[in-house]
Amino acid sequence: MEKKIAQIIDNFAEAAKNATDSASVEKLRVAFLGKKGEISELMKDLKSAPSEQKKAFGQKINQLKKDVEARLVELTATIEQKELEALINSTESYDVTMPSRVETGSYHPITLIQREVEDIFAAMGFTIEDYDEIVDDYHCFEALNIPKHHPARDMQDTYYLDNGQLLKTHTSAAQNAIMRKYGAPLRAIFPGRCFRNEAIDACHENTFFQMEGIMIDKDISISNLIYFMKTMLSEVFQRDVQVRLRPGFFPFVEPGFELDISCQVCGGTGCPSCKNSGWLELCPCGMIHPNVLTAGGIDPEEYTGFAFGLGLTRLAMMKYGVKDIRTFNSGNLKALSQFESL
Ligand code: FA5
Repeated sequence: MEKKIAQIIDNFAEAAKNATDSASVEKLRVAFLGKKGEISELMKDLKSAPSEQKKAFGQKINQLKKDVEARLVELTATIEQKELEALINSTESYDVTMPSRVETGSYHPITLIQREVEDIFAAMGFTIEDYDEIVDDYHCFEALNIPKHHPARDMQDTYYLDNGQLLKTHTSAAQNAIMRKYGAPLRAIFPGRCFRNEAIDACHENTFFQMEGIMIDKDISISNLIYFMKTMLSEVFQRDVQVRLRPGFFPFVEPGFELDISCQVCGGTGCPSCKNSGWLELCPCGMIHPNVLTAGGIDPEEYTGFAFGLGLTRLAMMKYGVKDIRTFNSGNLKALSQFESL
């Protein structure tokens, strides 16, 4: 074993003399550290060494491995430096106006749908706001009329940090801060990434996007809410899509609704994307609860408002006919690069 180690040291020193470019350094690495390299083979031999010698030989082989790795780093740095100097000193010139041959990639479908919905609401006088992904309990729950131990929290279990903060479960977590920032009257939308401890399936992710919207003014009513929801959907789909409004409970709105869209993947007949119901919950909404307005510093006697929480990732599913929500976070370029190029 001793002999073999000494032999490898010599072999490496000899071979390193000929490593003058990046490719030969890589060859050297493979020859000594690769799966079938000299050092890896030595490791295999160690198994058959007498047990009282194993420890000492093991240490020697490890030391040898470290030395070889360090020498390879050194060689690479020297070669890179030389290559850079050669490039700087070369007389070769480039036409910087030549079109690049680098592939440009494409926009993620969530980005596309987010921009589209933003444009629609911006044209109707809404400002677009950004908000943190890490929030505190007050903003995510308490300011939204969801006190500690309220059962509505069960639906929104999330990831908690040691300092008590949490990854926001819904974009509603920004409502209070935005009301306090602008006061009334107010029209704002705020897209964002949300996180939930969720049993994932074709229409549920643990990380997904929502877009919240609030409009607060004198005499805002459910008719205004329905008008804005209809306008948004007809602009996004550019055709009639079937929706249904049914009562829904959220502590921060009263009355509250669930707005469902007829599944655009199966046409409403039922499929895994809509859990075989033909409908997909898309955009719950309602009239902002007076307690929430008060927490946001707005007088509920003077102002009323509506709020909605659009499931942006689900909207992208419906708009682009994506059958499984998990595609969006999959990194599957074959699926995701079909969208608009950069
Ligand atoms: C909420 O999050 C409320 N904050 C929405 C709201 C805002 C109601 C303002 C009233 C007023 P919900 O948990 O239902 O509600 O989620 C809203 C939408 O987000 C759902 O309809 C769905 O489209 C989307 N969504 C919720 N959970 C997931 C998930 N795990 N994966 C993908 N999309 C989801």
